[in-house]
Amino acid sequence: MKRIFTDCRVVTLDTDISQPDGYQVRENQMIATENGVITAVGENLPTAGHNLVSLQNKLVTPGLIDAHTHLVFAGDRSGEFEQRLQGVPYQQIALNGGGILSTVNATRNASLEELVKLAIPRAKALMRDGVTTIEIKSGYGLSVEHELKILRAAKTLKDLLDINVTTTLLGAHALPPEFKNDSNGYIELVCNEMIPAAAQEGLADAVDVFCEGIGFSPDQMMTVFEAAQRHGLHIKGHTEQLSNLGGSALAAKMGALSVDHIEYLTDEDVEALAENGTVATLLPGAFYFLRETQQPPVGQLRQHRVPMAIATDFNPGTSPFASLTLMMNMASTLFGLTPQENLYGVTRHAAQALGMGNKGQIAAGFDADFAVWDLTSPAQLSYQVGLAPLCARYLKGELAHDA
Ligand code: DI6
Ligand code: FE
Repeated sequence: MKRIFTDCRVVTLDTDISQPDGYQVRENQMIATENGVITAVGENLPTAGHNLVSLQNKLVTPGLIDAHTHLVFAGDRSGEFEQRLQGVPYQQIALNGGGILSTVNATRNASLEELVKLAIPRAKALMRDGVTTIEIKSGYGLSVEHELKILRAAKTLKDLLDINVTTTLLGAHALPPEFKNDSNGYIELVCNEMIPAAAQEGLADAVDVFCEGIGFSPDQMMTVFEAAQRHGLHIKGHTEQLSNLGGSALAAKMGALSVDHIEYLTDEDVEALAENGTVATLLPGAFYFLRETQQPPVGQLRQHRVPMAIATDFNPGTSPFASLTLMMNMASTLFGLTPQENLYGVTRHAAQALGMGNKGQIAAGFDADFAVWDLTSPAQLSYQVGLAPLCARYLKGELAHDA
């Protein structure tokens, strides 16, 4: 199937962020596609033999990519939110058996079907915000059976909805009650059973670890990453969110696609990211919701040309926000990112954070995943929130249904 989209005002993001061209609106463009892949972008493309679709001079960007979510879970943490407002810290709630473990209990008690049903409206909210690709982590099962159930639910979403899904096994998210006082025993289970089972069934594209005082040590993270790499899976880390343990630099040296949160990154850590081509994923929703004050070192990341991605981190404990454009606004207001950095952060750099070399740009050879907006400038995506400016999404050249 050959198709040409005509009357496009395109933001291609087809240059490195240091070059202005990729962020400039190009008027009167055509985008040619064949079998869902872009073959050419330009002003006057030959149209013979193509099916023509006018995008009516709307703004066209690559479909947005949410590179970090925990979308599949059961239960509710609004009570914990109330406790935090009364002054109980997030870490204290976790130590008292709440926090992540309260969601683990609810998620273990939910069936695969129930998990899918709960996740659908969350995914749809992201879709209405222009998202065409979403990463979904497990991490609220903490046993082989329940982690795989979450990953299966995530894969099911892809069959039910018009959205691309990539999955990440986050077995090492918290210590389950069965392994209290035996965290190395749990890491062995993750490495020897969970990762092999997920890899064998093709349920995970990557493996993640929560490297933190209330999570796992850098040594344990390394052990998990080695197991992931033996099974051919990508690695990425939740690192330097609440303190600095050196997890980000270690992950980068091991070839991690991204390190995420990273408020407590040091200068040397930033250098390690730069040297290893690791993406810095900023999660302003969690920063905002936990009322964090430690800023991620955006100036240093810029100076070392580390690509920055922005994601929702959608989860019930620290970022209950199903809007990627809200995160773009927060990345500017809280971290000082420019609207240009934000758009790169939810497209080209987000694709890099997921190892998806075929997404995140409007250029020949890339998948024809677009978001079409009733906007005049791409900066408006970061500027205004809640006005629902999305007109349509296209997935591999086909109009996506949102419902
Ligand atoms: N960091 C986070 O912000 C989420 N997970 C993580 O490792 C929080 C997960 C939760 O509180 O449920
Ligand atoms: Fe997260």
